[in-house]
Amino acid sequence: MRVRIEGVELHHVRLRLKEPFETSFGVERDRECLILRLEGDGLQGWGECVADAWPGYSYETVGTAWHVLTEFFVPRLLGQRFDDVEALEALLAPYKGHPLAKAGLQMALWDLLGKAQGRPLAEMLGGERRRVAVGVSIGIQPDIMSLVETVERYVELGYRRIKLKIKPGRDVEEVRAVRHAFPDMPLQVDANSAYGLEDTPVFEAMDDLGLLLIEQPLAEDDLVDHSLLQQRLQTDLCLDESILSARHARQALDLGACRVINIKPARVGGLREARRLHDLCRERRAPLWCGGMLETGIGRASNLALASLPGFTLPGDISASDRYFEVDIAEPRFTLNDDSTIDVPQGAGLGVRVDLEALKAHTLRTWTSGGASSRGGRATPGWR
Ligand code: OSB
Ligand code: MG
Repeated sequence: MRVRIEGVELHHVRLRLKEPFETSFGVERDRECLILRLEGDGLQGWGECVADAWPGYSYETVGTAWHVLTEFFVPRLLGQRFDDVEALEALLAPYKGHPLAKAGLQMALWDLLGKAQGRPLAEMLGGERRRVAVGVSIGIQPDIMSLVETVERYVELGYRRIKLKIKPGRDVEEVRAVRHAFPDMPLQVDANSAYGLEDTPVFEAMDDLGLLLIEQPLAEDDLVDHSLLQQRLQTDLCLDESILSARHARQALDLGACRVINIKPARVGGLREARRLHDLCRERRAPLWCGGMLETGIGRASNLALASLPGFTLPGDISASDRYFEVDIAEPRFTLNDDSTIDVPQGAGLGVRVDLEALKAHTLRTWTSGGASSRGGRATPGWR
């Protein structure tokens, strides 16, 4: 079934996080992102572009995504008919880079096509599970005592896998303290590329703590040094930032740069490429899990659908909505089940309803193209 894209809307939103989230690249107090709405054949498709306010995790920001979407991607897309997302991938292929912007647009098309076909996203992707195993990613805390207390709080809430953010000087001692307090807890760490090969002793010191994995210790553009580090460790390395496509994943596994992969659909340019990466990992029996980018309910629904595929063998960074925000812009909110899982949405497309009032209340600026509300691109002036 073909859908013609008649209108596109961008919303630059900002949601206050319940607690600041500190990583090796900085502290986030608010989550900023772009919410996209596609209109066609009387239906709406929603997407989330997870680029942040500043280039800490990725070079992309809400500003660069806004730029490439409004100047290049949306004009290319308007008026076109789609019956699958491969056609959108092909349309955007000539444009280099900007995977987060492309992925946001693709998510909205999946939602729109799912609604047109009356099929849930999980089913369209080949998902098999109705609930997925999840954990929680805990930011760097002011000191070791508050870190152990924070972990305790999440364990009491029912999370059965803990990820700790680390950075140079805030690593071995904190991880040891948490391991000591929770001897049997599935535990892993994420360095967000803050170390160099000269820091090998830091990771050797963590090697006997029974960690599930060490995520992205070294530079994102350095598969070679990751493979040298992996040779020195028993603990599995897992790559996040380094893996920008299914091809990268194959090369990283071949090189021994990692043994586990964290897939974020946005980082590889969308759910379609994420599916290819999933198929590769499954074929190779490489452990795979779904990462997170502090998504709103829209992106969270997308991650849950993806993580319902059979190749996801480790718990994802997909926590309950109330772990992140007081308010969300989509309903229903996602809650944690007793067995540290979250239910996969079963409605058509993403299976969530956007709360237009909440969206409006958190929108800093909007842009509309096509549709009934304007002719051509129009940005609302200024910031609110
Ligand atoms: O590296 O996995 C990461 C959040 C923002 C940017 C990068 C990362 C993260 C997380 C949080 O670890 C995962 C989540 O709960 O959404
Ligand atoms: Mg990571």
